[in-house]
Amino acid sequence: MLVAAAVATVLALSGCGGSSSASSSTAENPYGLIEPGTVRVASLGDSKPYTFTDGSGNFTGFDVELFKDVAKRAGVDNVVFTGQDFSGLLAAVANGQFDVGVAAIGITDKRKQTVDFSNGYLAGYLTVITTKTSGITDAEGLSGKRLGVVQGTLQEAYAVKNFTSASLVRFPDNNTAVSAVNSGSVDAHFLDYEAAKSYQEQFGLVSAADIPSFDAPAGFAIAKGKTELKEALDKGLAEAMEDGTWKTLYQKWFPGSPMPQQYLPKAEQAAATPTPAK
Ligand code: SNW
Repeated sequence: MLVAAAVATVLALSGCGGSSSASSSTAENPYGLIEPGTVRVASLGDSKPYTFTDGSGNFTGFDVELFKDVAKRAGVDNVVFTGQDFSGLLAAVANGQFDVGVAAIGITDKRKQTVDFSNGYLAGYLTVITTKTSGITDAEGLSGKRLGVVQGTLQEAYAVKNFTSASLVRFPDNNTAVSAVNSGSVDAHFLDYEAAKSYQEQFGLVSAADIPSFDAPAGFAIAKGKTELKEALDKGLAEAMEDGTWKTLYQKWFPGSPMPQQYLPKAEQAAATPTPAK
């Protein structure tokens, strides 16, 4: 026992202790990952088609595939996703439980007080869904109604500010909120456009309002001060946009949706911009 302890001490002091993360040098762990060579991602299991788990429990979706592609470009092939409640996601990244947060997380000044973000990679709408028989057909129709929001989302903040005559009901996740719509315990749920579309198809629900959220494009959340990781992700993202990978994934996961021009290869953006009249 004593000998083993003495040997361990010598190894630790001489820096030959092997793989403990405390002894990882910048060279072997340039991005400051929790475990060198692996990026641990906090995500959501029920935000289809952004991030969700398939029948075998594997994470997939637009954000998942895009992030894996970007991580690979940064030299990290091993990406491990874990489902979290949205409300705890940014704190879990900030306090070092995860390396990155990936879940259609809109970049806002408020959130930047907690974490840093990569550059943006998605800009879309926030959508109210309801049943065919609720009678709610626009935002005004929410007056006096029970509206679901997931805690900590931009939808919650928007509803608090703008849907002041609705009764907000806070849920931990989308599945629980949509179940409440289906059972009639709330009248509508407010979530991201593509997830709304997916639940509409699954349960025969309808959209009552789309609110633009272009000022808060989604980004990858990173703990503050991880400059090397942020730079590598930004570089990988720019490459994925320029070589058409972003566009391919967008068309795969969001077929028929309006395509934001700013993430397309530069040549295609230029082609899409009308020539100004002289
Ligand atoms: O702000 C939008 C963005 O423009 C894009 O449409 C993707 O979704 C958003 O980032 C908003 N997402 C919500 C949020 O950031 C909800 C995230 C979630 O439910 N996973 O709070």
